[in-house]
Amino acid sequence: MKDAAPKTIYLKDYTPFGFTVESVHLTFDLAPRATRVIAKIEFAPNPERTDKTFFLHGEELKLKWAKIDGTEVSPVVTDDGLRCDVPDGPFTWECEVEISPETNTALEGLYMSNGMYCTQCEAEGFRKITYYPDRPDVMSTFTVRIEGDEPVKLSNGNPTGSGDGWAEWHDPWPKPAYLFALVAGNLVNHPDSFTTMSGKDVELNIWVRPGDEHKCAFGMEALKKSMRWDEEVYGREYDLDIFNIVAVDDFNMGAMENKGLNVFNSSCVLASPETSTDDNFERIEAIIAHEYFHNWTGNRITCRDWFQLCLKEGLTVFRDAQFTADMRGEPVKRIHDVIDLRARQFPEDQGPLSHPVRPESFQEINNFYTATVYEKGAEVIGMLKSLVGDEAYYKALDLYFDRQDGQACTIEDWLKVFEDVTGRDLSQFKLWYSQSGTPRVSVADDWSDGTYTLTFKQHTPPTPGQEVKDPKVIPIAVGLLNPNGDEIVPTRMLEMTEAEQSFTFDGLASKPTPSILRGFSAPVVLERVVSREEQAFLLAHDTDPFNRWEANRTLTRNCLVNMITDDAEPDDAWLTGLEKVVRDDTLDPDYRQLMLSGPTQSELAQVLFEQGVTPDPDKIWDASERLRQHIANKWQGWLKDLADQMVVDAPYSPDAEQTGKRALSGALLSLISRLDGGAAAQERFDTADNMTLQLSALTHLIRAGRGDAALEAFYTQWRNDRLVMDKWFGIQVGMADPGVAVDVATALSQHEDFDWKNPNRFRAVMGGLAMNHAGFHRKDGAGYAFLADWLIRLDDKNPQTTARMCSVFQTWKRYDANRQALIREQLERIKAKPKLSRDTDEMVTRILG
Ligand code: 0A1
Ligand code: ZN
Repeated sequence: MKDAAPKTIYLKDYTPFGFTVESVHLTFDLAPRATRVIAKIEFAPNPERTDKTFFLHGEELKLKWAKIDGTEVSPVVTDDGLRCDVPDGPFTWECEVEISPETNTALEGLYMSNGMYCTQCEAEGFRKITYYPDRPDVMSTFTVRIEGDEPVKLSNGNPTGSGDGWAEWHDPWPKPAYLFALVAGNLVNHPDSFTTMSGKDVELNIWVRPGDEHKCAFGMEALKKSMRWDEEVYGREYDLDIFNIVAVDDFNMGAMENKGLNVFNSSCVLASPETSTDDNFERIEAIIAHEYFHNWTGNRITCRDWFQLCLKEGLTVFRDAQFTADMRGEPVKRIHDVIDLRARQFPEDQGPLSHPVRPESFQEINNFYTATVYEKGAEVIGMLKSLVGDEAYYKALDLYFDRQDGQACTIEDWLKVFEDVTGRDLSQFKLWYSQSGTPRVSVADDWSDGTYTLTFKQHTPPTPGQEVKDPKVIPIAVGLLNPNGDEIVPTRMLEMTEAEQSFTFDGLASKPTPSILRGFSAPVVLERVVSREEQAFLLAHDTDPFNRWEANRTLTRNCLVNMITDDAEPDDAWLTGLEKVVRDDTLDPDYRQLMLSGPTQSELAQVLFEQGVTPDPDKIWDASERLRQHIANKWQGWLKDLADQMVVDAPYSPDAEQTGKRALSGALLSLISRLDGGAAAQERFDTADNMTLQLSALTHLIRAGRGDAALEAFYTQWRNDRLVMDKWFGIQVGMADPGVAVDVATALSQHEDFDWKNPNRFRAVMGGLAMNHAGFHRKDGAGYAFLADWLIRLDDKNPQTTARMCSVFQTWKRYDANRQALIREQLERIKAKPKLSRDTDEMVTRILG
């Protein structure tokens, strides 16, 4: 819980720990309320030290005894750790502490989930297990002995022995404490094996609760694909005899890359066609890959301090995106990622929570596992790769793995390998790590005598703590089309380094149409007023699939903005162009479906705000509804035929091909439901044999106002499956009419299955409400008050999940004075809560600004 004045930690204050850890031996004697942890740690003076203080982190630990070199000592124990006088040379530290996993509802450190012991130590959870220098630059080998009746007892590394009531593990790879893990319980495994590129056999297991065995096969295939891919693309081989994954129902985040023992939120690993949607499958494949790839980018090479979090996260997200693109197709993956970046990272970077990819200060590090560190961090790596080229990129990575293996590193180390390989000076590029905010790039063009000139200007608006920004290096991918729609200049990477800069293209026969920022080559907002005709031309002809999609997205957005601000009618010329693309069967169905996905209502609110119009959530909702109805009416002649063509005859598979067909057919069914009152959706709901079809049909039924019977049937069918029930909770709130969304959420929060201490269930309802834009922003503030009530309640139990959920308020300054006042009132109410956690306090304070 927070101190009187929360402490801020700064990057500039980094100093190494005064001691190195040579080895760690831990013994766990498991008991729900009184687990004994006996630690034996070999310390030695750190030759690089500037400070000799022997301080070990420790929180919520009952110290029983401590010894140095076998002699009992009496350290000074405080709330956050202990201090002790120690010898000048190497010494052995031993201590015993008692902890209570069963009452640990924060899900950090050692806790219990459905009777199973598990741990979460990133970022600073190990200090809730024993006294230790809990910082990533202290690396050591670990030996772990687990004592208890649980049939399965796992830790990091390789198993070294087991017997009646005990098991021992040894991890030969030095690691920071945040990668420590222990799992014990009544678990069953889905086993497999993998032969690495050098011919080593690795035992693989996915461990689950009895009853979930049938949901492991897909995850296992994803794991093996990831292992092979990392060998083929990055030359990285796995380095232990065994790799274990465990599914846990109560988990704050998606998953965790503990060395050799990845722990997963069960929603991110368990999958079956009957219970998981195509989106779930794709996400699971990506997260399994992500955690596996951390074995090299994160574990073998880790972070010197938590400010460097993007070193492992940005790179690993970039790698998992490459993997997904290889498995499922590049353009569609890119479009999905940009949609996600704009929905989550842009609002963060343009609001009160804006921070650099490498932050310079924090109060609670858990609050910095953000879209900026992860997704913008990955974008920065993508730009680096575009700038240096593929060959240099992979050379630099080889050097990185070679030079930094076994170390805790910084962004400087990372950029240095690129400088050494390419001879480039990356000091300006490094601004991407230190400057927050989304750059805005405007474009002007000029045409004379066969020369076409593009002039770009870049500008990054001020963000909290950073008033003035310097120009950054921005790779801008550009191609040119002639009036027939043929590409006359294929994609060229322009390298912008100045605040204003021109690029010329010579020898052209006629004025071209530019396609700018192809593939979304930089995470910026492109400010360019383009005529409807030009956008329509790009929608019809652009050879870059991303920009073709982007042209349509812009047209959709502009149409909606005109409907909202000028009461305009939908733009039929655009819809004619869109119809061609949607009906073009030479294009992949998943791409065609993406063409139908308009901007979210929250994105529209941001666009209006930027245009100086105060967004009215009800008007945004109305316009979105009117547009969909208009499209449905206009296309009624062929919707059903196309939907019929998308029917999959083969047995279910979550592959890209089938997934694309189901996605397009779902989008079409949503339009059809506006014409037939939900009759086709009802039929699909009644006959669906997989969750993708069942859930999409249910969505349309709810939207058509006839979801009650289906919701009840769905509940009866799935009430014993937690992951499916999360969907049931979420969809009702997310899809409710805005006027009743808060009431639906309120009713569901009183449902007997609403287990609010389970983060997945809590997020289903609260996140569902936040996603219901007009419902959450109900004029009378009922949505804000409802959420605040729950955040105040959860904060005592689980600060991390509470703090993360606070970010739904981050866009509050977009809205009218009345709504702003209502939100401020709730934020202040949260802030005033007695014993507010440090996590939530920091978030609310920053959001209030
Ligand atoms: N490193 C994990 C994410 C993670 C971070 C923090 C956690 O608890 C506070 C849990 C997981 C990843 O990137 O997958
Ligand atoms: Zn990660």
